[in-house]
Amino acid sequence: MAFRWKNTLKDNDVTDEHLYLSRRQLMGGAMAGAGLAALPQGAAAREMREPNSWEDITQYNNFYEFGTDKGDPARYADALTIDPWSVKIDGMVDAPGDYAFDDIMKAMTIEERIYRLRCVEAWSMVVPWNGFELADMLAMAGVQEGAKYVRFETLYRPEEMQGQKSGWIDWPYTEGLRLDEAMHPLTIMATGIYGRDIPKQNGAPLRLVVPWKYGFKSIKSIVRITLTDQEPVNTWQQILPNEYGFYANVNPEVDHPRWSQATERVIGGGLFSPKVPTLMFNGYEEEVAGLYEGMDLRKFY
Ligand SMILES: Nc1nc2c(c(=O)[nH]1)N[C@H]1C(S)=C(S)[C@@H](COP(=O)(O)O)O[C@H]1N2
Ligand SMILES: [Mo]
Repeated sequence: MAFRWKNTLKDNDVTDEHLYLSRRQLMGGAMAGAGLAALPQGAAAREMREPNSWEDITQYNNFYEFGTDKGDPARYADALTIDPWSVKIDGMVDAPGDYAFDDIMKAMTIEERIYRLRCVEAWSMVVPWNGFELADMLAMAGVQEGAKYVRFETLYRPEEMQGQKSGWIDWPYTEGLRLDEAMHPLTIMATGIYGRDIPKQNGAPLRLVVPWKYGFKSIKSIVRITLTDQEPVNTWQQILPNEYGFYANVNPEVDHPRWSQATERVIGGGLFSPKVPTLMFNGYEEEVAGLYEGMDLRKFY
């Protein structure tokens, strides 16, 4: 690997909020780099901005299960019950079944990953997630030979997720990754933010985070993970196939049909949210470009 993970931030990069760790975020026992931060070296590290505030991260959200306004998730997600919670892992695995969230947490090593989050709508934040590598969770179930893709599903529970009462999305929200993308060490399941349990509006109790892809790939409140040999159709691809594809890699050179992807608005950057250049693969080019060697990124958008 050309990069390292358990890299320590300088003192002045670590806010007080990093020092607080909830019991559940410590449950894994071996808390790798507790109170420290993991950050890829190279381009991504050099370009790293300060993490956004807790308030920015938890008040400005996309989670259409609770409504389409950026404030709706924070307003309505309280209604969601997350205990008990389990994730069904099925398809091409050795040990299919329902995995209780608490058992997953006991088996996984929780670490902090400070990642950029770039929404396809051309805004961005920096989020200090806590979580574990998706590869470790998939290893628990044993991925079988022949599996090529991973399909993810969000909870469908319209009594608690009021946005699901509207029918313009074919619920549940669905996403997919190629198996090598899913196994990449940058790909995590987030269970916390700033050392606290992840808030419901951010996808409690566990959500995917794939930092080099547009935010819509980072599916929230996951209840099902299926290993398959068929490329999954994700929710946005299904709704607007000319605008959203399977890959959704952040790419400043491939514009959205209705807007430029060359720059992004920094959330929390002040009254006139400054625009900054968008980086290839959201700044993780060094780590992930190899996954797409020889592919036409305009065609596979
Ligand atoms: N289930 C589900 N997951 C979702 C979404 C959604 O509407 N439903 N929105 C996506 C989009 S568009 C973005 S940008 C991120 C936002 O994550 P955040 O609210 O934690 O910043 O979540 C993604 N995951
Ligand atoms: Mo997004």
